[in-house]
Amino acid sequence: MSLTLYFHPLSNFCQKALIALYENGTPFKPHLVDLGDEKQRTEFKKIWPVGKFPVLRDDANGKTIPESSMVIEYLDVHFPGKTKFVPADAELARQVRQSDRFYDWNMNLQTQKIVTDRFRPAGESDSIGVEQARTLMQTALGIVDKEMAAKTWAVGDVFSMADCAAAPALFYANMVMPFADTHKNAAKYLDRLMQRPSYARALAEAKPYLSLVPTASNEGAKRG
Ligand SMILES: N[C@@H](CCC(=O)N[C@@H](CS)C(=O)NCC(=O)O)C(=O)O
Repeated sequence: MSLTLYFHPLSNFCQKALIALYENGTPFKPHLVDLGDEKQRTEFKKIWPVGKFPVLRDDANGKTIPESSMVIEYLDVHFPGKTKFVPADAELARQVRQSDRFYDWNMNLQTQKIVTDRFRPAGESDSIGVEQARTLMQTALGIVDKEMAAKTWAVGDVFSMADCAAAPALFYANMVMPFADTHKNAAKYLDRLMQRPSYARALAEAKPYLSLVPTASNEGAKRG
């Protein structure tokens, strides 16, 4: 087996990569990294000095691939399977990449901001940044809700890299800012994503860590 994924099951960006690996049953060695453990962080930085995961290492090709979207594109090219993550058609491929960027920038990074703010030392939280993240997520949710009124998956008729990005984006957005009552189309799309076996498996593996995520109620309590 030539592939190793450096990851943590709770991380939204890592879940993106896991979905792609599970979609096609691609064999890989899971290497869980606890970034809170100084020794593990140091070891991981020897693989990828930036220190952000997911990172895919392909020993057979001598390649190290950081960035969740690049991991998925790499798998698509070198380990193709029944799910094609980026369509062959150039315009559809552009739409998939655009949607992937949309979910990463407007939702995945924003939930990351809200969640990680909680772990800052007392008195050093960035309340303005967190409010900006919430506002941006509300705007993004409105766009998703409108778009998903008539669609099953993010782009075209089939599951793609954009859906890999959307799954953790909407899952964590719903934890920190529940939207089932206000954005029904987005909520139905999240249901479909959670029923997809690849994401159901990634979520089951994240479950033991989910209590670390601030939900709408306990974040509210924290903000007083
Ligand atoms: N653009 C990157 C973002 C990766 C990222 O932000 N990963 C987070 C976990 S969700 C991380 O490794 N954070 C550790 C740190 O910043 O120290 C991707 O798509 O993979």
